Amino acid sequence: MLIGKIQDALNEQIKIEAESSQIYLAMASWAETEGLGGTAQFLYKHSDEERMHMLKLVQYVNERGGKALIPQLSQPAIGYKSLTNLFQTLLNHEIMVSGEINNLVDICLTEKDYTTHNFLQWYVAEQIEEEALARTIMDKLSMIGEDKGGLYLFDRDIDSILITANSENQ
Ligand code: OFO
Repeated sequence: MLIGKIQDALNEQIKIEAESSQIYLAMASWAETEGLGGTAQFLYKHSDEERMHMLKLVQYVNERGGKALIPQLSQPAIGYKSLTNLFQTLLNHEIMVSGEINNLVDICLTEKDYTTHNFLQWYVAEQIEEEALARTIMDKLSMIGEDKGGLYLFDRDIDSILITANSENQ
C-alpha cells in the first residue's frame, strides 16, 4: 500500500510526465509547420514516449492501492526562435525531470518504500539516456551553426543520428 507522501510525490511526477508529453507535442507541431518533417516525427515519437512514462506511473499508483490523479495541464510554448533554441529547451527540461526523479528516489529511501524505489530505477536509467541524446543533438547543432544545408541534412537524418548516438551511449 502506498503511503500518502509517496502517493503525492508520484502524482506530482504524473503531472510532470504529462506536461513533458504536451511540450514535445507542441514542439513537434511547430517543427512540422516550419517544414522540419524529420524533427517533427522525432518529437511526435518523443511525446508518445512521455505519455507512456505517465501511464506507467498511473498504473503503478493504482496497482499499489493508491489513486492516480490525472492533472490539468498548462499551455506549452507555441514557437521557438530556432532548432537550437528548441533542443536547448528540451535538454533543460530533461535535466529538470532528472532532478525530480532523483528527489522521488530520495523520498522513497527516507520513507523506506523499497518497492517504489525499485520501480523508479527504470526512470533513472531512462533519464540518463534522454539527457545523453539531447546533448548529442545539441553538439550536432552547434557544429552546424547557421548553415542551411547542414540544417537540411540534420532534419533529414535525425533518426539515424539518434540511432548511432543510442548505440554509442550503451
Ligand atoms: Fe523525458 O522523461 Fe519521462 O521520465
